[in-house]
Amino acid sequence: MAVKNDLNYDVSSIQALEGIEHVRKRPGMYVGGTDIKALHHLVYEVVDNAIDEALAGFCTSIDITIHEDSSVTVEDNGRGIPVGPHPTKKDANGKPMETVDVVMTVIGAGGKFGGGGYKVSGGLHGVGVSAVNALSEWVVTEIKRDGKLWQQNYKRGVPQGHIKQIGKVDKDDTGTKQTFKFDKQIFTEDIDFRFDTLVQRLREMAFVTRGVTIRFVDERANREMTFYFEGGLTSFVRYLNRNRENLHPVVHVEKEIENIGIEAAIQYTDAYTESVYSFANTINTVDGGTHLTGLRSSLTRVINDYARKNGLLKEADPNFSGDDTREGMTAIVSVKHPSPQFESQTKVKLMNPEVQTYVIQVVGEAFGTFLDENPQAAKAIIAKCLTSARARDAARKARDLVIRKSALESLTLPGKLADCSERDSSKTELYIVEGDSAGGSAKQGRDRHFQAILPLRGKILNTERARLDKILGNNEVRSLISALGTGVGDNFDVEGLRYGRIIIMTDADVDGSHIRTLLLTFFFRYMPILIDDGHLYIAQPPLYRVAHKNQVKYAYSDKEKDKMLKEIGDKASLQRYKGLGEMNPEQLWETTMNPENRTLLLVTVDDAAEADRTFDMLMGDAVDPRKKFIQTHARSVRNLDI
Ligand code: 28F
Repeated sequence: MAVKNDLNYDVSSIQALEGIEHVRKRPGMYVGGTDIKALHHLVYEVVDNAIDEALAGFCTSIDITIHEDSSVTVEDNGRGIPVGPHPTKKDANGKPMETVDVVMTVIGAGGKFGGGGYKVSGGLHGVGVSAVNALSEWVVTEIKRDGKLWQQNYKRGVPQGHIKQIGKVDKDDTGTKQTFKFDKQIFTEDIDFRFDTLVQRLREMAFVTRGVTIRFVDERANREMTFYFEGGLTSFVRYLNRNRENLHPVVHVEKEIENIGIEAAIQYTDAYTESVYSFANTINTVDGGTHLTGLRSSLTRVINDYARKNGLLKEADPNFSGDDTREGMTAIVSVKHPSPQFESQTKVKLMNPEVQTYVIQVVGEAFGTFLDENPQAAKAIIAKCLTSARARDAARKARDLVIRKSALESLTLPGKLADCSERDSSKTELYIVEGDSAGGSAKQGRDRHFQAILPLRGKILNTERARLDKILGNNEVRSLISALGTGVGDNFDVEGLRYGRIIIMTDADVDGSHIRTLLLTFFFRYMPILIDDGHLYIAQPPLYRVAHKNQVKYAYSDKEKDKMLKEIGDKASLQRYKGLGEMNPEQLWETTMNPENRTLLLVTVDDAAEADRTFDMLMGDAVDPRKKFIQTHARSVRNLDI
């Protein structure tokens, strides 16, 4: 309700104060509570404003930084919030309010500012940055606009004086920067931002906001990720299919109907699973909704129509079912709707019925045209559907059986796991060690407080061609999955991860290199999030021990060894380690496991993809190229570094 003063003005500044008070009293109504989810929501709410500026075509870069003290900075290079009096909002004296104070303090004022545009991005409850301000101990807002740098400060939502110019900038250097410190009076539980959760959401935002660079820095742990996807949803599909065999190029469509933006990207692969994602106003609608239903049914319909029309399905054949047309399908649909309706406050399912009709129309037309114009691709897709139709019943029975079994087993930790006592996964490490003898040394040498050891025996399964059901049947892989605690496939959940660092520790020889490649491929194919989020590492055991008198040094490369020998002279005694098993537990700890001395190589997606690509060669029958690869790879492994 509007608050009026004697002169009959709407007194927005008083409304703002009441609003702030209400947000602080009832955070649940604005950000969904005071738990970690709500905390992350504060970041999204600020980033959403920058995304909106990007969707409006004015911003190409967004930087998010979590500082040491858990304050967060979000900065964009958009136009900058306008500086000057707001056209309609007044203060208690009837004077216009400062625009930035309206944006920052008037609950529900966010976004709408003439121009007929609508706020498209996120916003769980569409409350805007003013709610973040109200729930922050302090906020510093900086604006670069018209060659000037401005600053305004807030404490628990309340403006501290008037916005001030604090410097000059280049005329074309513009943007908005918000730094906020969440209020411990509100968020009273002992919670803090989670890198992984934020990374996942920011990556999605980058995918669905084509051409924007999103940089995320966590100064608490010195971690950083940058996302930029030139092709938008096309890039997203390529990313998802990055190590699958494609049947055709990505089909992409983007259209606007009745003020509703509809974008979809589709590509079939030889995989056995379906990968679909749906977004509504940049939010990942994990429970789908009308846009996803539209996408699926339109693909099934178009494929059946095409198959009938071209005699690929005979008259007696039944239509392909939805399941048949989905095996191996990777697809994303993203809609931008001026008034999205969601099933619940948690916003995971889109309900607008008209969206289904429009998506069927837009996707059906685009994909139908694609099939007509690309008969080779159409043939491959339909061949895939036919195989899937035949295999479906048998496969599902087998799969159900195995998955049920492994679900039960995953409740218990594998017997050969030597677990650590620490339960906080941000502090724990899992060493995956090859063979029992090295496993023994690692178990004795480790710090059992935070380091767990999982010895793996033999060659784990060739994950390249095996199906999910077969892989789950492999004992070594099952132990690994249960130790990690994340589940796998559709059940994969990074929140279950029991160790913050997963460290592959293998010998620096041919077999070690082989098992490392197998493990990298497994993670790349089945738990890529662990790589994306920087959880996977390779341990670096030394290659040499150089001893002289009572001094012992370790060399991790030939170059290092040569340098040491030069320094000490030829009186030194040199030992070459052929395997981890040759080191006693103390040596293994000092050289390879002690965080003070060791070197860990962070595995990047590129490294894993490289391992994945060379996998065929490793597993193939041709012995010579295989040997060659393993040796080259073994020598160059230090280059795996970030
Ligand atoms: C760090 C997060 O919040 N970016 C933003 C803009 C740009 C405009 C704007 C924002 C004014 C009165 C609402 C500029 N020029 N990043 C951000 N960039 N807000 S927030 O305007 C807000 C309106 O009510 C902007 C012309 N029009 C709009």
